[in-house]
Amino acid sequence: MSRTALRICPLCEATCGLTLTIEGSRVTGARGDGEDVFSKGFVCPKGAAFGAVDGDPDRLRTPLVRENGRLREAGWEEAFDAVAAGLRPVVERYGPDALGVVLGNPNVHTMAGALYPPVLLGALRTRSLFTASTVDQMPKHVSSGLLFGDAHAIAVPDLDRTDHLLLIGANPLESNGSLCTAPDFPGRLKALRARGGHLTVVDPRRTRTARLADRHVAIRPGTDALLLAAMAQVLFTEGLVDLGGLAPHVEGIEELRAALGDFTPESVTAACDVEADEIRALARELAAARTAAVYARIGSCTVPHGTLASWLVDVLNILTGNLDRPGGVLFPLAATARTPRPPGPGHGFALGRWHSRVRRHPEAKGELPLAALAEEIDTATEEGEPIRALIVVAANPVLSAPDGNRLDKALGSLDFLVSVDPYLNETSRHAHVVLPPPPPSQSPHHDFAFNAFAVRNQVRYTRPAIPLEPGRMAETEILARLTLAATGMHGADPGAVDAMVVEQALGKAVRDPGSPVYGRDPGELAASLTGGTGPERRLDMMLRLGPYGDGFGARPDGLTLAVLLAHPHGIDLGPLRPRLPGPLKTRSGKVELLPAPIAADLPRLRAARDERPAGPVLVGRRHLRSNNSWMHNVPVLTGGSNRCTLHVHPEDAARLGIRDGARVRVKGAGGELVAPAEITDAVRPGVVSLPHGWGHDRPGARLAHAATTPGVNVNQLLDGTLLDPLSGNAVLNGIPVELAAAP
Ligand SMILES: Nc1nc2c(c(=O)[nH]1)N[C@H]1C(S)=C(S)[C@@H](COP(=O)(O)OP(=O)(O)OC[C@H]3O[C@@H](n4cnc5c(=O)[nH]c(N)nc54)[C@H](O)[C@@H]3O)O[C@H]1N2
Ligand SMILES: Nc1nc2c(c(=O)[nH]1)N[C@H]1C(S)=C(S)[C@@H](COP(=O)(O)OP(=O)(O)OC[C@H]3O[C@@H](n4cnc5c(=O)[nH]c(N)nc54)[C@H](O)[C@@H]3O)O[C@H]1N2
Ligand code: SF4
Ligand SMILES: [Mo]
Repeated sequence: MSRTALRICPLCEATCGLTLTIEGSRVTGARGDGEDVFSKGFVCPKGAAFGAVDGDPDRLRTPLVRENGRLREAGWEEAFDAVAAGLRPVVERYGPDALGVVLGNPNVHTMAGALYPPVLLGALRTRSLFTASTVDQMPKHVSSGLLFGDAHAIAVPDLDRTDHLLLIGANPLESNGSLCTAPDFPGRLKALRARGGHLTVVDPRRTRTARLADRHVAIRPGTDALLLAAMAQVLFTEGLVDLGGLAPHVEGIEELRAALGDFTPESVTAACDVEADEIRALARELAAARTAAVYARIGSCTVPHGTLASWLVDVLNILTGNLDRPGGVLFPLAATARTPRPPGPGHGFALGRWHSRVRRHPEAKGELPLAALAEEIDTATEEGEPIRALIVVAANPVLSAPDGNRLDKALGSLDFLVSVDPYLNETSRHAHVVLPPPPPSQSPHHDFAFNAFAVRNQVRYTRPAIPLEPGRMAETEILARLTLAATGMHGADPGAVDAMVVEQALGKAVRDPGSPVYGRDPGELAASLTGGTGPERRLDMMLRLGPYGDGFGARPDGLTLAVLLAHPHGIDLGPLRPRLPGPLKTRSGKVELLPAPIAADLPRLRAARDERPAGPVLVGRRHLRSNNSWMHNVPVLTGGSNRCTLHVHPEDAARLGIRDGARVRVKGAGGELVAPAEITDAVRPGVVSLPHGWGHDRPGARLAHAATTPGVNVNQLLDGTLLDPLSGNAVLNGIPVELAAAP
């Protein structure tokens, strides 16, 4: 007997609605939910393989506890006792910063990851926080923080209405989009072309996305900030700046004009390898389009000028009047967003409120660079204690961060490591305790993170498609218990964590004159929350206090959890709408076009015009049937073209005497590796490409299928010292390498 159940796909940022086929407690099929208000039936090969991902036999079923050096299965009580006993002495003896926290990418794909780490961090007060953001989008947070006063105010391209999309360093035909949640991103790009719109792609590789474009600019890696600065310079010199309705919200335009004055197309052409005339054409096309959106991702962030490039993306959107207008880039308004505060000056955005101990990297958004995690563990300084214990939730930094070998060693030296992870992998194999979450079919889902980046306002919630198997613990409960164990409250009722959050949030809301519940009794409000679990009650509270909410009765037609549950395919909340000045939290209350930290970084960009490494550089790539480091254990998603090969241009191959399939030695500052060559003109000459997340050959992991074709860890080419200085983001693209045919 089979049945079906709905489940929002957590496997990438597109958040497609799936219809699962379930037999007993197993997912045996998955297809797109045709009635989903947002994804309308779209599914990609990963979503279609949901059952295989969910049912991977290597997923851990019980906690693991280290005894006499070896991990063995254990019960939950024993595991949490061990966590409390392992973490508390470190904090009590060495202070809060000696306990580090590492949060990985899947936290933005789970309800648990959205709801509990903030509580944990608030209680721990450690400054040793490292997340996947600093190997990803931290430059965008910093540029948004500086421009708009809010690191989370990220404008997304209005894909379905724009006339012109300038897409930089992103490959949504493989990634399905990022910081732009859009189920069927490929279809939306095709629709843009079909309605007469224009697509330009800037990428050193001729990707599947680039092949769809009207214009492909094969830029030299790492130089996008120069290209964008020159485009802005052209807009100024050719009188193409037109802020439109934005003008009253923007300050610093003349300062910006002066600051970018010498970034002429001629001055950047050699560095970017883009003709000056083409740069002018790019700027003119952008200005001439009725509406246009500039959108950039990984290839613009994980580079030496990541923050400047991210800033210039929005500078171009602003100079052409496309920020905050339909068809341009807009700020989404999620159902669980805080009710927008009244416009006016805000607190602004501070950078570098503290620094890392060893190399003095400034914090950004409360985080230190993931690239510095190893040295913060393995290097003693007079400044303070090294990190002696770590809480790792949904992260595999041994493969995803620079210099995995050094980090691998450092993790092995810790007094205590607890990992919340479904797999025993390259990172969790060092844990003293592993706490495995249930598979996604047994977890509830709501996209707290991605609805804030979605190209359409909408809201969806799916309850667990399959009840928790005996012996399993919901990840929400795991993280609640972990929070208690780490903060000296081991053994308390995990429901107390949710109750405390609700009490605080409602207590704050009733004191806020802008809130629909101003002046009401928080206890009464809390008692009226619905939902079968603590996290559901928190979702109910956030929906009801949110911009579409019922305000606990103040707006009777508004959203509640009950309303959402009555709409299993979701509720459409309409297209994105202009919101300025609502999102602005700068001290001036305006968009601050030329923030001081940016201005101070411009000389470094100026100098980059004359830098051009003689040798080859390496960039990454993603494959549709993969996801960072953790999907190589699923047979249906590996093999075929999803392989860890080094793409080499035919000219480079001929010069180096490399044949297709031959082994190539690649050397970087952090180490060397050998990978098979795949000769293809999809990369430009002088550029080679290797995907990340491979290298599944370390002992002690339990990834049977991945170990059969382990691949190599591209991040071993890095030594962890190459960072974007403003954001602390690792440089993962455009890194200099040496190549040679391997014997
Ligand atoms: N060279 C290079 N390096 C890169 C990148 C690149 O482009 N090039 N990309 C970077 C980017 S963008 C990112 S986001 C990072 C990702 O870096 P990480 O977040 O460190 O890596 P992931 O592979 O996403 O793995 C996360 C871990 O989460 C576990 N996991 C999966 N599902 C769940 C779940 O439901 N709950 C819990 N608790 N755990 C789960 C997996 O088993 C895995 O161990 O990698 C970065 N590294
Ligand atoms: N299938 C699949 N989907 C994924 C993931 C995955 O691993 N696999 N990971 C998810 C995650 S965590 C994220 S953050 C997103 C990322 O989403 P995207 O940013 O779309 O990811 P990529 O496919 O890595 O695209 C980056 C592109 O930048 C190009 N590039 C490299 N260097 C430069 C440069 O200097 N300048 C320019 N202009 N381009 C450059 C690369 O050639 C590549 O095509 O994808 C998400 N979705
Ligand atoms: S595009 Fe992303 S969210 Fe949609 S089915 Fe594929 S992996 Fe899942
Ligand atoms: Mo990412």
